[in-house]
Amino acid sequence: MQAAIAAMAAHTILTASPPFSHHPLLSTFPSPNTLTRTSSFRGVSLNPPQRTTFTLTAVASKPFTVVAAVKKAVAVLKGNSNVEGVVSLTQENDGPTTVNVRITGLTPGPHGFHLHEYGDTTNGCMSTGAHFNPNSMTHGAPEDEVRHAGDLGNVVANANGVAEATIVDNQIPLSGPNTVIGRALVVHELEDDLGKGGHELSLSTGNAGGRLACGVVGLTPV
Ligand SMILES: [Cu+2]
Ligand SMILES: [Zn+2]
Repeated sequence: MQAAIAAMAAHTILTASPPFSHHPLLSTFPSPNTLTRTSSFRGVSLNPPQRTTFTLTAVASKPFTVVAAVKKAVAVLKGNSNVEGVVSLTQENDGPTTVNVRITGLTPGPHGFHLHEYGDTTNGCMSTGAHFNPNSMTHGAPEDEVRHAGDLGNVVANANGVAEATIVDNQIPLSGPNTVIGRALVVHELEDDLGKGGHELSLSTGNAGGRLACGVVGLTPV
């Protein structure tokens, strides 16, 4: 009985929307005869046209599945000292990237934290180049209009030398022409003055001092 009601409902849809009967999805579905053989309503007498509309019901009510395109990456930070860390990056579709940072072995207080241009560590963190700067800007704070894309500000270590932070940023996508995949994250010896320190290095590096640890950003399973 339910099948008959469903068949009638489907028939209404079919009547209201004639193009539906030519829907390309139909060709991928099993024939009405196959459905009838496996149906629990076997034995209920349905004439052939009704079986056809019953098949259409299955197509029409098939739920749409929205698949969010999530991308994830990770960087394992190491250096020449006991400073080390793990940074995970997540981006959904074209939204901002969320960066989860945990670095240990630091001196308490703020430390500059940047994405540098190259994922090249052949000469340790020195060979990762300058701050990632695809738009030819000067150094700044993450919230500034004028900044390097790689300017992620400071992470602050507690009394135990552990810095934990969650950074959400729009300029470090995990795909596309400005992707950060294959570049490197670097944590510095000193506080990044965010371009406002008046030092000769303020507008290029934030005068953040030496590179304590770095890691190449690589894709990881979602
Ligand atoms: Cu840096
Ligand atoms: Zn910078």
